[in-house]
Amino acid sequence: MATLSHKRPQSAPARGHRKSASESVARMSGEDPAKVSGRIDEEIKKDLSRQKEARKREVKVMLLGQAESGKSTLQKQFQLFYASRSLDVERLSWVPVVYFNIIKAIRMILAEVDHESSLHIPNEPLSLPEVQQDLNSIRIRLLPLLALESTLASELSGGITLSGGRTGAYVRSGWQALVAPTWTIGPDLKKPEAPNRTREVTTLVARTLTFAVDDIDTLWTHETIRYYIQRRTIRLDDCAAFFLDNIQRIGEPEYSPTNDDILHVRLQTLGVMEHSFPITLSGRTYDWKLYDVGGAVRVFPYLFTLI
Ligand SMILES: Nc1nc2c(ncn2[C@@H]2O[C@H](COP(=O)(O)OP(=O)(O)O)[C@@H](O)[C@H]2O)c(=O)[nH]1
Ligand SMILES: [Mg+2]
Repeated sequence: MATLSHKRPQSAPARGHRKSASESVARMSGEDPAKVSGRIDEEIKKDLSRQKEARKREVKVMLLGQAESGKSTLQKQFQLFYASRSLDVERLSWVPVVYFNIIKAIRMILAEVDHESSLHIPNEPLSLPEVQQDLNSIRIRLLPLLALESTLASELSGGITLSGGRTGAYVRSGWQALVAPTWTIGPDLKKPEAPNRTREVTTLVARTLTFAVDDIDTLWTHETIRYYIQRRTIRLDDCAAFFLDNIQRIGEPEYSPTNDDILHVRLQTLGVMEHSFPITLSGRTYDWKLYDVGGAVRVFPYLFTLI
């Protein structure tokens, strides 16, 4: 992590330019050109002093570390602790990401079920035809939800596709504005009024999820799935288990992510994410800028020149 220095102030306009500008203003207003020039000088000085003051109150922190080292979690905890209001503002934009995490977890469980079934290991639960049949019938009922995974990933990623056959949702800085461009940012948080594609996809997933909640719960609590999770044949990260444990609450039509949900969300980031929020410490407000440098190791030298 590094605290960063201030940028050099913008230089004042060249004297010749200012002179001709003040002369034009004076000509139009009929004022004394010297007075106009003096006033412009004064305004430039005030502007520079305002900029200097703003820079003094700006704190820039870069979060560095390898993938999965906790950068995004630290940023969210920081925001939750010092600027929870800004987390409220973006709360609804996390809805499609929570849905995405859930669908991905279900797909991974079913993929592991397929794999284990194909091994035909004697005396294992998945070698029994009735268990396979039972799980298959749950899978069929979950197909409409599973089919929405790639559409949701594509919406979150804003159409980004990565080479090397990698799949998933990868977001860039500003993704929340793309996901919910019409959400009001202010004390009266409102839901979007104008429709947008991501919003429509999210609504479709929400409806499909509401109908699938009981089947997800049946799958998640199924004794065969429990058996393979305990044996660590099925490996899921903490976030997947957390969301599946809470599926009844998340499947509610008016679901809004809690702080805990937002902290558990897993979302891969591309490039540098800038998070900016005002923080008041000892009665003084500072403009904190946190840079989450997920997957941008090659641009470190460039970043240091920027900040
Ligand atoms: N036990 C523990 N897990 C953490 C901590 N911080 C993050 N994690 C988990 O580590 C994983 C990766 O975290 P994330 O913040 O996404 O890492 P990033 O890739 O560096 O942004 C997630 O599953 C988090 O829940 C921590 O302080 N303690
Ligand atoms: Mg991250």
